[in-house]
Amino acid sequence: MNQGKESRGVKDRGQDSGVPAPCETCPVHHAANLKKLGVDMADWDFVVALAGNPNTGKSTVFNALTGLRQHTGNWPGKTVTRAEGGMEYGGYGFKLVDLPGTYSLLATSLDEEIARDFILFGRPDVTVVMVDATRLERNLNLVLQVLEITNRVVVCLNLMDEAERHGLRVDHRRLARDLGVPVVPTVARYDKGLDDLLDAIHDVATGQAVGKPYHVHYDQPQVDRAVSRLEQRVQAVFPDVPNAKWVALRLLDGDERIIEAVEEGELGDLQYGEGMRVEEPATAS
Ligand SMILES: Nc1nc2c(ncn2[C@@H]2O[C@H](COP(=O)(O)OP(=O)(O)OP(=O)(O)O)[C@@H](O)[C@H]2O)c(=O)[nH]1
Ligand SMILES: [Mg+2]
Repeated sequence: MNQGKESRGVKDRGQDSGVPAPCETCPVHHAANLKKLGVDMADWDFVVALAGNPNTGKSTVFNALTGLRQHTGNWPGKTVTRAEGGMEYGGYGFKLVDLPGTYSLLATSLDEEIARDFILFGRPDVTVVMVDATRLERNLNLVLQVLEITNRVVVCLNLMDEAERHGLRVDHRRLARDLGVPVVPTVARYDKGLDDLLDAIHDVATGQAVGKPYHVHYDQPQVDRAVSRLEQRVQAVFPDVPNAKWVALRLLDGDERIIEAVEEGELGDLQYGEGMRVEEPATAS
């Protein structure tokens, strides 16, 4: 999915592309390095997925970083297909993918399926999981599932203003230690914390920060053994599938869609985007 870095010339882009100089229009207060590229994405170095429960501020962050205008509003289920936009930060080009909200990688609805397929098979370089700081317990379910399949994760602890209003204090440093990946507190609606979010995305994308994600341990060692044996067999049959462990877990759980994909030999196709819904074009501002 990514292109060869040598051919990208990312650092040159923007000088003649009509992209406004940083800070002219940029509300991100630390954004001397940020260029919002809108839909102008001929080249990119890294793909960043914006995932999370519904109504956690994914599209708000997407709009702030790309300059686009994805629909936002205070009810869940606004984003129903995926949208793409670009930004340049720290000399690298990033393609951001705004996903529909999902509570779980065990998708139940069509829009959840779109998000799940992209997280699992779209090979994002970084997955930002947006978390509602006022509903941490419910939101951590998805975080833990994503940590099962990749260590290239940034947790964006959003709606910190709402948390404060409710008298909730979240120890984000402790959470980062416990989860083993960067956790960035933000108030996306007012562009607070987005500079730190950009840094975290940059560091994970470039390998300057390497996550050591917390993995759920199963009480019975037999389960761990079964998962690991099945994982090896999935890997042997589908060497290009990026997350054999997740596939193994789903097979053990009896997930019919995954069983069918394995039986039909179609599992490998998913990563190339077959079966993924076409994204809706994001609106330029
Ligand atoms: N108070 C507060 N509101 C926020 C914050 N971030 C986003 N919002 C608001 O929360 C609502 C939902 O934001 P969206 O960006 O549409 O959320 P989403 O995650 O894309 O939602 P879905 O696409 O439905 O999954 C909007 O009204 C935003 O203005 C924040 O940090 N604090
Ligand atoms: Mg949205």
